[in-house]
Formats: sequence, C-alpha cells, structure tokens
Amino acid sequence: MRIANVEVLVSSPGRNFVTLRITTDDGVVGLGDATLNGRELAAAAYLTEHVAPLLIGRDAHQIEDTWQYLYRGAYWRRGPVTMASIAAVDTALWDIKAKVAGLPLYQLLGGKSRSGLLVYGHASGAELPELFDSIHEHLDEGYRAVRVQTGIPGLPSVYGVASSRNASAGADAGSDTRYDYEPARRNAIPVEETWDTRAYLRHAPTVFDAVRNEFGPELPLLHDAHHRLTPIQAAKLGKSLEPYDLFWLEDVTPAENQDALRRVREHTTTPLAIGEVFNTIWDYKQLFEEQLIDYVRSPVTHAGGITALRRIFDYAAVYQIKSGVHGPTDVSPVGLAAAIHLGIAIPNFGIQEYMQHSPVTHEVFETTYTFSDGMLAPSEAPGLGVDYNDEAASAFAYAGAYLPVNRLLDGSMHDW
Ligand code: CS2
Ligand code: MG
Repeated sequence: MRIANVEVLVSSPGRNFVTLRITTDDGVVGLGDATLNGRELAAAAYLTEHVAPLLIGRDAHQIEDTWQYLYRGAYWRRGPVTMASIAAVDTALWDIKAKVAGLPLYQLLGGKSRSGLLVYGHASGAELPELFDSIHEHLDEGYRAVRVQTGIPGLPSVYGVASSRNASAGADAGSDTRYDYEPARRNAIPVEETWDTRAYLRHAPTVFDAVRNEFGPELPLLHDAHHRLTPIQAAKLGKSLEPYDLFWLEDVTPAENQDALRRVREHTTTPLAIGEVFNTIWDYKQLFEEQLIDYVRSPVTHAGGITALRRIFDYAAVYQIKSGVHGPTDVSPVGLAAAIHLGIAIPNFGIQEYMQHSPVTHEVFETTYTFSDGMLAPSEAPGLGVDYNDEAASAFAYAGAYLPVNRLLDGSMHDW
C-alpha cells in the first residue's frame, strides 16, 4: 500500500487549523493535526515543501520507519514546527493502518484499559461570582473536574479568563461566543497584556479558599500558572495552595531549565504538570528520572505523534508519572481524537483536557468521539473516527491570529 497523495489543508472554522490528509494508492485516507497556534503557516510550509514530496511512493504501513526517516533525516531535529509536522504524518498513517484493519485505532494500541477518559474543562471568571457560575455550568454539563482561572485585582486581563461574560460552557452551545477563551486574536500584531506576579501570588490562595468553601473538598481542581513564575515563586505558590488539595498545578515555571523543578519539588507536595510546549522525549528526561513532575502535558499534535507520545508515556510509567494531555481548542478535533485513542489504551492515563471545540469547528471536522458523564470515549468507527469536510472548510479561509504577549508592570517582556 503506497502513499499516493499528501494534502496540507489550512482552514479557519472558529480558529486556524492545519490538517494533513494522506491518501494511499488504494484510496484509504488518513488525517493528522499539525496546528501550531500563531505559527500555523510555518507548519503548513514545512509539510508542503519538505515532507509531502518525500512521502509519495513510501509504504504507508511503515509508520516507525517513516517517523525515523522524518526525524533523523531532517538533520535539524526537534522543535515545535518539525515535531508538529512529524506528528501529523504519524497520526495519519496510524489512521490509515487502523482503517485497513477495520478497527478503531485504540485496538492497535493494545485495546481499552478503561471505559472512558476523565476530562477537565476551563472554568473561569473575572471575579468569584462569575467563576462560581462557570464552575456550576461545567458541573451541569457533566464535568467531574475543572480548571480554575480568575482575574487578578489591578490587572485588566489575565490568561485563561474570557474577555466576555458569556464565554463559558453554559453559553448557548449554538453560538461561538462561548469560545471567547480562544486567546489567539485575529490581529496584525499580538495583543500586549500586563502581569504582576506579587498580586497573583497574593490572590491565588484566596480564590481556591473561596472555591473550596463553595464547592467542598472533593471536586478535582486544576490551575495553570502558564510559565509565569520563577522557581522560588512557583514553590511559594505550590505551598500556599496545599490546603486546597489541587489535582495539579500546571506550568508553574518555564521548564527548559529542568533543574528549576527541583526547587519547586523541595517545597511543596502540590502535584505538578508540565509539557504542553515540549516536543520530544528529551524534554522530559530529567523531569522523569528525578520524579520532578506528576503529569505529562504533551498532546499528540506537539510531541511527534502517537508513536512518539506512546514512548513518552511508557517512559513516564516507569516513574509512576501519568498522562495529562493538552486539549485546548487549538489542538484540532483530529489531534484530540488521536489523544483519546491513545489515552484509552495506555496504563498510566491521568486526565484529558477538554475545552470543547465550537460548533463551527465541527462543521469541518466531523467527529465520532463522545462526551458523557464527564468522560470522553472513542467510537468504534475504524481509524480515528474523524472526517474532514472540504466543502465546509472552503468557507473558512485562514486569517493570521497571534497569542498575546505579556509584559511586567515596568514594561519588561515576560512569559504569557
Ligand atoms: C493552555 C492552553 O489549555 C492550556 O493549558 O496552556 O490553552 C494554551 O494557552 C494554548 O494552547 C496556547 O495556544
Ligand atoms: Mg496550559
């Protein structure tokens, strides 16, 4: 079975996506996700110019060899663009192999290890009343775990807090305003936001104290510090949140310096999740071997595909570290479906982020996975169980959109 055609599909149903479609000489189609929020055209160009021509004529069944060919053959290895591109090829080839076998993809990964995937949603509010409403809306939708993000007194806008009141799970599902969380804004240049770490560190414990008083001790609560703290500030935050028994504290400090997590670990037992911006197993080596984190955040889309992410999870399992796959709206339904098939099979599943794509996104990506009773589950359709609707996609042309940038009060650039 040879690869006969490779298409790079860029569309923007609700937000920009980069989808790879591989078709074999006997007409079997596989999909992959290469969406890189704010750098979509870089991934599209890498695939179009430097990957697609090399795939034509290759045996579509050789998934591992193709992965190694694209990783080692690039010479300039690793990085978000390369690994998202390899991820898309890898996922599409797994989709094809499963379709040829007539099986849902998870069956090729060892079959089900659980009935469904516990997920968490994004509860947020500028202030507590709005946050409480958002948490209630998520609970009403069936979520059994929620990520909590709020505004910070004195700061006009903050990561993870929607810019409009009705951007919440409970808003009219038919509308797209519920996806106002989407931080990538269609502007010629990124929006600039302001950050004050001391105000944040003073405010965060008061938010979780209020949430625990309102919702009780059981509800799994997650929080994303979004790379904004120094190691000792991260240690302080983790320690200050211990009374509120978080499920995890995410991206507490930029983890290029893996040593930094030693400082945090020395001071707090709050579970740590890292890795949505990582793209290879090497980014985790020290974090695993020194057991500096508890959850792996990489999604299939950013970490080189199913082949690579399965390796990362198996490595993590040696240290009792679990998966916590990234699932915002900028991982496409193709990338999410791949994560669901992998997550239902691996032994060390932890939790799956499920922000929910907008209805307009699903006009293009026709999915078969299900969300009920707080759990995601793959369908029994062969392969990933996702189809790409070209006609619908043609109505949604790409439009440049950038994530915000962040500056401290004195104007210094900071992590967003
Ligand atoms: C966030 C992401 O969901 C999360 O954990 O960190 O929404 C992140 O801000 C976006 O994926 C960036 O494109
Ligand atoms: Mg995050």
